[in-house]
Amino acid sequence: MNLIRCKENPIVVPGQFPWRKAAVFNPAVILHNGEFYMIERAAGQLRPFNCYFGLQKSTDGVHFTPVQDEPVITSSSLGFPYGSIQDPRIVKIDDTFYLTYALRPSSYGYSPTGTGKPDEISYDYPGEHGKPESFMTRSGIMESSDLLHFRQVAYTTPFEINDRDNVLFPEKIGGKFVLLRRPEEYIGKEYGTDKPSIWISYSDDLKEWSAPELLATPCGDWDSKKVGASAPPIKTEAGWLLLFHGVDEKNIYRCGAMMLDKNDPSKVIARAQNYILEPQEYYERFGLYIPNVVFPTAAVNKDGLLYIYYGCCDTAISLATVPLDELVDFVMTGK
Ligand code: BMA
Repeated sequence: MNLIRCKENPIVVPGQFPWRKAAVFNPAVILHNGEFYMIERAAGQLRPFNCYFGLQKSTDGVHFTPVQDEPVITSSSLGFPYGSIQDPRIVKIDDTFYLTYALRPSSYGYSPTGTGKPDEISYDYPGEHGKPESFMTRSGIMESSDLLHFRQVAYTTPFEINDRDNVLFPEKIGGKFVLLRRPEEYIGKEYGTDKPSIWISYSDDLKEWSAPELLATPCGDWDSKKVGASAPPIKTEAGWLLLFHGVDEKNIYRCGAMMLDKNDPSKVIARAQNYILEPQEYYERFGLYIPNVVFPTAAVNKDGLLYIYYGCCDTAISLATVPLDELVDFVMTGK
């Protein structure tokens, strides 16, 4: 599969404001009134690694400029002054934007080790903020009508587990909201998978979610350690095209693709055995503290061309494009 990397990669880089001077990565992107809006995950430092969401905008999907000089969302606004808000994904249903995100109520710090997996440093935060459960990851949903002001809707995660990569479908299916997720502790015989996998849940109101059902597990060498949903699924004639990330034993992050049934998205109808994007370029192989990461979090279909936005080594943001029908054909052949 031949995804075309943008010549100007990485297209969004750290800098400009104190809260985004260390890293920007793993963005949500959506077309709105003919323009591309990007919600970037940003950090001003690694230790501790508090992350915020900034808003950028672009007319061509390549050149982005900040909409304001402050973040649009911080973990403090959710009551967690030492926290880190991470990995947004966005959809628009009717007239409302819905943003799913991961939240670590208290932030770790990170330090490179040269082994592919950075050391995590924890801190003595006061009271509740210092408890071990505050360093776990939960996921949530916010809503907005203007992409500037966001209101918390719900947390989707029971707080005793880690759950990230929450991704909403861009429309209701069978009258219900549909959510993909990755409950980390759902492994073992009783769960039907021994590796962190992609699960699916349904809701009438975005607040109460049905018990997760197993959707897709690691299948090959390249995604042997874990898989998670990447971007909100794209509706095609063939079904819902889902990009997902897979991690291998060497901690290399790649991107794969599968097709879900149009009316019953809990059914995988095709899955490419090979990945469609892997770390190759310098900016995908070397970063601030973690190497070898391409981590897509957004896929925008503009006039049949799919714009895939991905974090590079938790440091910067890149873009690759592919004609949507080519990618669909590739996935349907299962290669
Ligand atoms: C995943 C998440 C992502 C991150 C990636 C690479 O587990 O934490 O936010 O980009 O690891 O570090």
